[in-house]
Amino acid sequence: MKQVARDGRGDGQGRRTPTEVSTRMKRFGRGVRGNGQGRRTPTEVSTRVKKLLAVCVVGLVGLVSTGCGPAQGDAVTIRFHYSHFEPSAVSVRAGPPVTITLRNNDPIDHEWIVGPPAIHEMHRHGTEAVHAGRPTEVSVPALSTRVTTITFDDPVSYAYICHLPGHEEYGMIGELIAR
Ligand SMILES: [Cu+2]
Repeated sequence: MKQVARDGRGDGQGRRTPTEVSTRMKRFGRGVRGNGQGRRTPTEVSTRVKKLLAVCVVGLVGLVSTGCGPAQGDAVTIRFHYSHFEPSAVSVRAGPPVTITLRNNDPIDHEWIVGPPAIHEMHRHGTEAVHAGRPTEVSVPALSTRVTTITFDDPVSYAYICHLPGHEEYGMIGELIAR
């Protein structure tokens, strides 16, 4: 009886009339819509295309907000994989604190150092094996994750580089833009 109350159809005794049953079957059947020969009519195709377009638009909006290409926002994640940074470019806001998650997926240690050219030049010849206490200089052991929070007061464009021997030369370099 409930079912009848819900869809308001039926014979009033909870049974379905033969007509209704066939309608329901049609709804679930394959190729029922269209010209009855399993092909879709132009109208149906365009409806499907519209649906697909809607999905694409939603997808694009999602990409814009989560950042495809350069990561964006006040929280970004940079992965280390095969001695490269992924992504190799991130865009953040100047002003508010930015939380940066550094995820080392490699079985070897890396470091993430961000700053102006002078900082990188110093680290290229530096002897500090492990960095700690400076949010812009983070050692990330093999298969581990570190989180650092940095506030960029002004718009800047800084390189981030792993200065362990040979890593920069191998391509472990990226760019952070704060705007
Ligand atoms: Cu490295």
